[in-house]
Amino acid sequence: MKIKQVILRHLKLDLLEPFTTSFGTEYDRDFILVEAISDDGISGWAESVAMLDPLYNEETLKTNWHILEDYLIPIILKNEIKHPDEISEKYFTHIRGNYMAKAALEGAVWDLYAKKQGASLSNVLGGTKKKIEVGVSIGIKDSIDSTLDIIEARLGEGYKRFKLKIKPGWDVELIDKVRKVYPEIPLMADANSAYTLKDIDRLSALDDFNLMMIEQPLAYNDIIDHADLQSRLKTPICLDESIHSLEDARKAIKLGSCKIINIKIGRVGGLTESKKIHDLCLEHGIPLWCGGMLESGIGRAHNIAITSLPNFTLPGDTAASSLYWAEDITDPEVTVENGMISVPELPGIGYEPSMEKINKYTIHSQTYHLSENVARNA
Ligand code: OSB
Ligand code: MG
Repeated sequence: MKIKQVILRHLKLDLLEPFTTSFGTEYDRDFILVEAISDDGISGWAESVAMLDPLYNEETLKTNWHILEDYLIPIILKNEIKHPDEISEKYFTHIRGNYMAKAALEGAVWDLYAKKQGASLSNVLGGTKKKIEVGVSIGIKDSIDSTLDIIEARLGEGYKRFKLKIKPGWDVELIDKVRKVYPEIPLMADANSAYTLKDIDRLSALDDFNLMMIEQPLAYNDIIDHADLQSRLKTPICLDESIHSLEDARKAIKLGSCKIINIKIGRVGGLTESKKIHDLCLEHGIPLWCGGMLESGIGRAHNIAITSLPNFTLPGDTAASSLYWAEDITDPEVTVENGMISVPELPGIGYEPSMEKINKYTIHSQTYHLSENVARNA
């Protein structure tokens, strides 16, 4: 495969509702859309899940643009890529970190590769499921009653799992009240690193509510304290922020830092690394689910494809486009029926990027060709 051109676009979509986590409130979503075009004119698409500010992790839209422009795109334009696995295994190995930037370009090449094979992205990744189960991630609200209203609506729509964002002071009482109204629903909490081991009493109190898991209670870069905490809780800990690679997953499993892992393709540097973590977790009996980063339809399509692998046994965050955006940028948008998404069988990601909508939401774009690049690190 020869990539002759890469286009980066900075898009901005307004969220229908602000989304609040322990690290801040998002009102809109700025992201980079990556289009990789082959010498025979086929386009592969992906998005970077890096946010505008370095609050979830250290990457940002601007750091991603810099790493893509100055390092990753020149490598992809210069080399003949036989299989997308080579990107993380051979071409990007010397560039440290910057997982979301790497995943965005790798993902576009995966889509292109699948389209050239005439196969769905799910298929080329080794996906086996025709339908996936999905849940919702519910942000921190101004009252417990408004959280209950949202749960009621989403339950009615058939969503299979309810994840509530928590932080100190918006935790035990919230979960207690929700459990009183809904004693049986698949319920979990995501702290986005808002606690430390000093909060053991509060975290232990959450152990009494039959939660499916508590996601990332402790520091974003920790697996040691999480192991300590896991040994004191019966509720499974799920790691999100702490896992960036197969190696991180191996160490966390070895230490007993978690019993479940959330895979975000961007956070772990791409689809090839996601597959490897999938296989390791399958071997060790660690269930997986696919996390969300408030993606557009393009990122959602990638999430759907990876979730079709067999060890994604728990419902993920990939909810319908219509819960986030007045209009999404793919045709069709991602829709959910009774808490399930059908895995597309069309070639590639299976959701067509709408150029009309992409152009409408693009703030800035740049096209890269090999001839114009000083491929200094390629
Ligand atoms: O921790 O899973 C998280 C959104 C932004 C940053 C981090 C997280 C999230 C979500 C949103 O929970 C999930 C979604 O896309 O609906
Ligand atoms: Mg999370």
